[in-house]
Amino acid sequence: MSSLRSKFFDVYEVLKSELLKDPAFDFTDESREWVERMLDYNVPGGKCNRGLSVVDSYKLLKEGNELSEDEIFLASALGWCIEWLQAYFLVLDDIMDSSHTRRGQPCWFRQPKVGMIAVNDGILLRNHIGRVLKKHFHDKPYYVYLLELFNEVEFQTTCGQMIDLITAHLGQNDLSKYSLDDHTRIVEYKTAYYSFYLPVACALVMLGENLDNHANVRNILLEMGIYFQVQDDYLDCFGDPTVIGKIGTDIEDFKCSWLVVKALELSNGEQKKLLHENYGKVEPACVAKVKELYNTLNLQDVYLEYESKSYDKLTREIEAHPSKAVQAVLKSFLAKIYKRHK
Ligand code: DMA
Ligand code: MG
Ligand code: MG
Ligand code: MG
Repeated sequence: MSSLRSKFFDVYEVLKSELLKDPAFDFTDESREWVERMLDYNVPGGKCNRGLSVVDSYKLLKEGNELSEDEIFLASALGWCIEWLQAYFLVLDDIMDSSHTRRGQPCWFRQPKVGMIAVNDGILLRNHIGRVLKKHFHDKPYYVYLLELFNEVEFQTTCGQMIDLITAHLGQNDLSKYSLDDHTRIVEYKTAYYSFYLPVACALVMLGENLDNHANVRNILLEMGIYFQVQDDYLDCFGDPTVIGKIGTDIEDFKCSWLVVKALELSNGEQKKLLHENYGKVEPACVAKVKELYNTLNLQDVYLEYESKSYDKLTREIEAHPSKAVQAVLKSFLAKIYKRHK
């Protein structure tokens, strides 16, 4: 596996150098340097779980058959397309969420001389995906299915981001309107499709599978993605910024976070009043009051219980799947995220 990992990172350098020589654009030294710096800053610095999962899933689905160098390259390239998609969403997400740090460094738009150029950089990152797919997959019989898959998942994620952002308006009007159903809908679309379904779907498409025949796998992955975003919401407040690489902003941003939904469920009248008065305010004293209430309500324990229940349920669903290879893929995803701190 470790050599697959190092090959995966080699592919980043290949794709980057191809993009920096793309004949469709007449690069100057200045523009080439900008793109290179922007890519190195935003694309490879994360855990790369999504990208590496394409290679891992492809290998597991081939059930022990050695992968050719060509297959490793192509699966890695698809993995990198997901990392590019993620970079695109994160660059824009950090602007919209007024975030400060990402992956242990200032958000790209906070860099001197970047600012709102980051909006166009985000769009450029998105465009790179199509460039990579065209260069390496144009002749494959499944090319059109890959394009459709990336388009569909991008659309779902963008709609998820939209409802994440507009639901904050609903909360500003009346915080008590936030429900667990709202939360589940937001996180399914904004996170689960691109983070969990897309890597496995890429591996399946590369294997010539028809995705319509894998609705069950998709549903399990979406459920895992929802669990993953609940963890993200929890870590936004209770995680260690030096470990997760970002400073939480959900309370300040009035987000329909899993924590505020649970807090509303468990609060008495007085506690609800405190939430109404302090949620969604940038003043540190208000944020501190909300966090104090989360502690009073023992949300850490509520979360631990949610976490172990979700794990058990997902394990049962995975074990009910008829294919051992598919089970192995799903279990490796679950193992990577269970009890994560980052
Ligand atoms: C992120 O949700 C979703 C996408 C599509 C980037 P978020 O704002 O909670 O993510 P983060 O906590 O990483 O900013
Ligand atoms: Mg964010
Ligand atoms: Mg966001
Ligand atoms: Mg978050």
